[in-house]
Amino acid sequence: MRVLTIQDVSCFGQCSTTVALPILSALGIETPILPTAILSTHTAGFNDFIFIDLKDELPKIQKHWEKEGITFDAVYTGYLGAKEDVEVALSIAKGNLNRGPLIVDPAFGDHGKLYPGFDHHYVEAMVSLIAASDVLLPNLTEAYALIGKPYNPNPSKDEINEILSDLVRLGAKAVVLKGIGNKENETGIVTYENGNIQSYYHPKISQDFHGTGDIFASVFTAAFLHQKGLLEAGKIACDFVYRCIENTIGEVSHSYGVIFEPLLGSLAKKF
Ligand code: PXL
Repeated sequence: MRVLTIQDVSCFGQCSTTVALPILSALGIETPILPTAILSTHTAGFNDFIFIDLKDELPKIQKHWEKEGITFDAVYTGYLGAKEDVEVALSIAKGNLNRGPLIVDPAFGDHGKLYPGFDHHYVEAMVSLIAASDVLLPNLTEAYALIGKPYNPNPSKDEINEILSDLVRLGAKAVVLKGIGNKENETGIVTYENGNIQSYYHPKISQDFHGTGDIFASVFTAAFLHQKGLLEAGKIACDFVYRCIENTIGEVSHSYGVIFEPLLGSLAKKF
């Protein structure tokens, strides 16, 4: 199986391509990459990071791949960086290069705010990508921004069902909504597929670590493409993220990401 992942390369900081590539590879998937930008670090918690924009290069890479007759069994997108990158991702996912599903992690915000550098134009471009998605993996911040409703950190069950319907109305075929809990110390996912809504909850570790959304999306993508089913793939991803946080929590100098590498071997045994 060959899955193209389209995301930035944050050289330091354990997120986006530098987690997707090792995770998908460890889980048996050939993982070509399309880096939309190169950053010295990710944008959360580092000052004066260097940002090298690659958006003008992407269509040339796409053209070369098309000329070579290269194909992918799926496309998985994460943090992209600019609305032009979103347009190229859409063109690749729906063109001759991709023979399979499009899995989209919108990766543009958290805790009710967009990440630095993103605005409503980026969110609008992302709406066109999610309209073409087979599986959408938003957190609540991203879900509310995509459907154009104000952020509520604690939606009721009815409100969650409404968010899912709104996302499906935008064109997403299946949705895994992340960061949902019914109690203070609980978190998890609510999934939508073919009119079915299911959920999975687990204890919440209330310390924030960067890159866990990208780890979730990478593990989910591998599990889903290994035919685990939407809820089961989501459970595997939730449990892996939980173990990564548990594995990192005592490491005070490691707030920029989670220590996932030693856990990949045991994860791979599930596949
Ligand atoms: O983890 C998502 C992500 C990816 N890439 C970059 C980021 C972030 C989140 O802040 O800054 C560059």
